[in-house]
Amino acid sequence: MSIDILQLCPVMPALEADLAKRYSVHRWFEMKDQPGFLKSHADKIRGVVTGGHIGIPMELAAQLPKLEIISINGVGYDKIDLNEARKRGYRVANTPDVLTADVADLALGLIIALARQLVLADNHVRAGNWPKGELGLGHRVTGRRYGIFGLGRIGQAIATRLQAFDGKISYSGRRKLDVPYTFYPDINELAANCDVLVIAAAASAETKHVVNTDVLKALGPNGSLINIARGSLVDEAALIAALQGGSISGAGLDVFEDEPRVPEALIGMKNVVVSPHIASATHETRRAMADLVLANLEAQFSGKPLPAAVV
Ligand code: 8YV
Repeated sequence: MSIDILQLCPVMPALEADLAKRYSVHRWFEMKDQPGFLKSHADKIRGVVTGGHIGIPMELAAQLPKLEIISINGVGYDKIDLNEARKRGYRVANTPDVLTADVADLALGLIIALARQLVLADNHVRAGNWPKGELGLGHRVTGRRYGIFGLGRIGQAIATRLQAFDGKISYSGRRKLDVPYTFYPDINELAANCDVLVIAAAASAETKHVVNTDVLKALGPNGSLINIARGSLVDEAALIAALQGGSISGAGLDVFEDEPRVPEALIGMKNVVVSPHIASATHETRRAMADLVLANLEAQFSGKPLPAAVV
């Protein structure tokens, strides 16, 4: 008898196909009558597939009495109440490691795009403004001071890449690590001592709005902010005010506080580069993430240890 899975958001077509081969998949995000579905199917669902940016509300999980596993197609589990999941005996699994390189690559992409004005330059050429008009000069990427907030797997991969650019690297995080970079216990100090502040820490109650008005002031008028972690780490209203008032010079953002909503104010700024949460969005990485999503589900349903268990 096939196992019923509830899918909370779209995933790459190849994963959709693989899930459909193995399970009876119910696509929650496309259902016209979700309450009706819960009445007829809630007690059949044994697994949930969801995205890191979505997780699952515990009120929905509570309506699935047979739920065993929440398999996240992503590394972040900030949208899942882990204490509650533990209490209720759900397993939670994610897709770490396989996406580290891509997320770090995108951080470098945003750093370079912002400093070298790649988006403006592209628009400039496409608009037929070359050789008319002035693009203005960008800033150097090589040899600048980079401050990384959160030196976990992704933060370290960003640091490794920045070393190739002769970056002067410092970091801040829960503790000092055995790495050749300067440690600042406080993000304000980190911001005051770098040109580019890169946010790479996990979202939690502790890190919510860790980038606030004071941190942005410490970053200063020549400093810029890069965020490839989660929107919740940055006080977006404070960021907009800092950009408008010139207290920082620019921002490169892949994540936002209320995705997919991106504030109009940010969209209107030339010194801001935005992308729609695409840090792990490559064919290769999404395939590897899909394999882990499938492996986590399969292990659960065959009573084996999960390859990537969070809980
Ligand atoms: C994904 C992510 O875009 O891994 C994460 O935590 O945010 C991203 O890799 C997202 O989870 C897609 O489902």
